Amino acid sequence: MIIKTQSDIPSSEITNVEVFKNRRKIIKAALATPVLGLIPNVSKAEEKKIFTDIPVGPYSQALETTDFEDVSSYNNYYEFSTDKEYPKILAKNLITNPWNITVEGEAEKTGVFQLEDILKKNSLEERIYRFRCVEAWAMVVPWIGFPLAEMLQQFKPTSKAKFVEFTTLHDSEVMPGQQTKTLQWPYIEGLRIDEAMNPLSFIATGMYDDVLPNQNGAPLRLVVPWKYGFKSIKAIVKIRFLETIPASSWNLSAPSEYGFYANVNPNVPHPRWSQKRERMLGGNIFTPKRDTEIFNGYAEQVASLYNDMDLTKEF
Ligand SMILES: Nc1nc2c(c(=O)[nH]1)N[C@H]1C(S)=C(S)[C@@H](COP(=O)(O)O)O[C@H]1N2
Ligand SMILES: [Mo]
Repeated sequence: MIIKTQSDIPSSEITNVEVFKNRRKIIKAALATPVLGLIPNVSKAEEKKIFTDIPVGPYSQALETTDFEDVSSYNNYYEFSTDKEYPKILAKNLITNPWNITVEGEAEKTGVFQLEDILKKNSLEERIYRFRCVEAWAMVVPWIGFPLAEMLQQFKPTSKAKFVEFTTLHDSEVMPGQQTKTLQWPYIEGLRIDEAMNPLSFIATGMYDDVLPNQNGAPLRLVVPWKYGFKSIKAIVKIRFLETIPASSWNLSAPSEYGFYANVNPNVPHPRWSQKRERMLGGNIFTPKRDTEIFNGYAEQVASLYNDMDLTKEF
């Protein structure tokens, strides 16, 4: 179920760039801290209101934007640590510029590309999309970035490209978690090509009107808002177009617990816990949980991708 509070916004709309640029100026001005002042001229509550007001299509309008502080200090990033508080500290050592991306497989344009050049071609970095994401915790984040499809199309995938695989940086000097065997390194994830080309599949290069914090996946991470969080792979260094289904880290690690599709589905429990209810990040143990929605509330946009599938088997 999609909650629409702005019925005048068509479901296909993604923020009009001009409207957005104006808003961005307003946000920038509103968030600017006086040079010598110690107190920013907007309060936390005002800041939240500004980001909650961003008209980014019908998604997520009914839920409050999660505080930046929570989104950037409670992270899953096993390359650094399995502890949710440590990625913020340890990821400071990651150098994200310059950044190369290797493109391989079933595409006309393959090779090594500089992220900067990829982003220039899109000239779309200036858009904000406010998506709900869910995992063990749920959050609503004003991401900055662009639809994954617009990046993938640059490489002209061939008709044989049925899947796309993503790989995270593998550098155990910088990523101490890679010296442990919690997962097989590097972290890999994948999407079916029609999922990847769906406009909700998104590459984030920033959030809350700023560059992406390292702990959230800088310089670029996937955001797949209708799937569980582990699909949203961070610090991507390789994209591979494939004819057959790729492996994925959590599926390799615990195949009976984590499937390839990982669509948010309250009717399919994780073998060790129910997935019917969720708690918004930033709350505490007294914050009431809310019902998890099928496809995380994006059924209208994505349910048709799975018409012929038994989602209890292909979870
Ligand atoms: N490379 C990499 N990407 C990753 C992870 C990881 O450990 N390594 N964790 C995943 C999981 S399990 C979740 S819930 C989200 C968390 O994203 P966040 O820290 O921005 O909230 O990142 C996903 N992407
Ligand atoms: Mo996760």
